[in-house]
Amino acid sequence: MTRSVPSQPFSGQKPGTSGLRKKVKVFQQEGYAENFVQAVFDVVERAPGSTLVLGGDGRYHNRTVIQQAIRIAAANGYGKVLVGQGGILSTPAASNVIRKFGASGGLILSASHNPGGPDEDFGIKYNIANGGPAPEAVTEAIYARTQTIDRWLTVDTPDVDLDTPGSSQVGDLVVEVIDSVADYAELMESLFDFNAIRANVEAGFTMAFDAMSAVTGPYATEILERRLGFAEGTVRNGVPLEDFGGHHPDPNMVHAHELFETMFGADAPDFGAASDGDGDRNLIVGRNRFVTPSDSLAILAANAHLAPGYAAGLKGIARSMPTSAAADRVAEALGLRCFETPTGWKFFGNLLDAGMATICGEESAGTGSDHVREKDGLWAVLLWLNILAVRKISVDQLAREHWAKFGRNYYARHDYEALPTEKADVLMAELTESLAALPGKAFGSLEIAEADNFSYHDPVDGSTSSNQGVRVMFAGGSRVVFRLSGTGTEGATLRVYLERYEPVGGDLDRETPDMLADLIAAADEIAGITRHTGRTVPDVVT
Ligand code: G16
Repeated sequence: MTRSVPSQPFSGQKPGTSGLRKKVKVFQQEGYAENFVQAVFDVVERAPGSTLVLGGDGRYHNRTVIQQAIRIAAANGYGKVLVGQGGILSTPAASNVIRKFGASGGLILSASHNPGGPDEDFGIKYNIANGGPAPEAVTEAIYARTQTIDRWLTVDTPDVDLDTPGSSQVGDLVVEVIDSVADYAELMESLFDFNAIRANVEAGFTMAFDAMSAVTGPYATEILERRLGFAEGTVRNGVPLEDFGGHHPDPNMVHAHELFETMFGADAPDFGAASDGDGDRNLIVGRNRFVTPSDSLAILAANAHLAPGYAAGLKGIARSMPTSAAADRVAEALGLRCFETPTGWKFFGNLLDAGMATICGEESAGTGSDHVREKDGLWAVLLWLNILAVRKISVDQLAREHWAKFGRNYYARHDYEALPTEKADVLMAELTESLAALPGKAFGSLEIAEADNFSYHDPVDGSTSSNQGVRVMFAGGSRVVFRLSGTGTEGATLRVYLERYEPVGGDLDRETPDMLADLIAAADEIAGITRHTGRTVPDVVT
């Protein structure tokens, strides 16, 4: 059956870094989600009778859009839909299911770390057959299609039971409800030394994992408590809730502060970790030791060979541009190439597919490898557990040992949220115009060596992505980066990434805010943050 598009504007908003993200109320408008899903099906590559993977992070409105998508898939010639039980699939688990069952792609329903609930956020992203986020050419084509689409196709059938595993039929489409966790847990067992981790747990190693009432709960409970033997209660907030318990499921110092209090308190366990709304981000914190995502990438890359899945060594390392250069130093020591890509996991896809990189990471708490084509929160946790079990040292010791060998990249990100979009745009435009005049300028002991607006040339497909953020590089390896977020749903968010490099033999044991004070002052002067926005302090520091 064909439905025509209502006259009000619907999905004609450009998908950002991670698909389409809007308030639930926007998605609830008549025809809104349907038109976006139809636009996806109209443009993506798929043979007749293809398989589509479907699942989300369980947030409010998840089940509604799953039922809509099943009907639209049935009317658009898909042969099979694989849907996670209860509508649940973490982003990395969905990537795995797409790859494992040869699906032509998948719809992942999530607004990631953004809050959930009737007045909060919802999102839809499309992943292609390699299991990774749709590349820019595909998201641009989807966007273009949303501008001209005038109908969506659907079938008139009752809702599918999403809670009972097994197959049912919707028109000519087979809908298979699959165990959300089993395939993913099996993949993790194939990569990591579960026996070594279990032995370490038996010897007294303890941890706390905060699932933030989001999608990772069932995965973490199965893997950490049931398969690895961590005590019951190791996984906190382990039941996915539609509103994430009213919290912001972003695993950082601000939103996962309870975990921080545990890890910096008396009786802290040996290891602490958390994951976000859809399970692709991770937070790593040892007893009295926070590990920045940039350091985590570098430490994992330096030690990955200790896990069976990476015993043969790495093919290369990739990091997003604003991520610190800590990983570059590891790559150099290992004789590997290190790629610097724009923000967004999709930019790693070609490198992973081409076998040019094995491990990738982003400052925004994403780390992953070529085992799937998404960043993977629990994967990072398990690799840490594997390394600690083999090395038999604490997180703090491992971090200190790493800095002593490679030097330390002190790092912080300052976010200025919900800025009026015009003001943020003017700030970035003026900053970009001033770049040529910056080299040579000094701010206290800091002297600017180079400044540019980052462009990426994909070494695999030859494409160029320009305007990916302003980099201001200082002599000696320190740096400030400015870019506007691509994932916010309210106004604009300015992100300022601050990085100070201390070489081997330098000041390796200082507090990060002290070490970054000069850079913070320089950043404000260079970009005129206060002048343009009226803000004197960031909303969030991570
Ligand atoms: C998404 C992308 C990440 C990217 C992040 C950046 O994360 O998947 O690869 O690093 O956005 O966000 P922003 O543009 O706001 O800095 P997620 O976890 O939201 O899907």
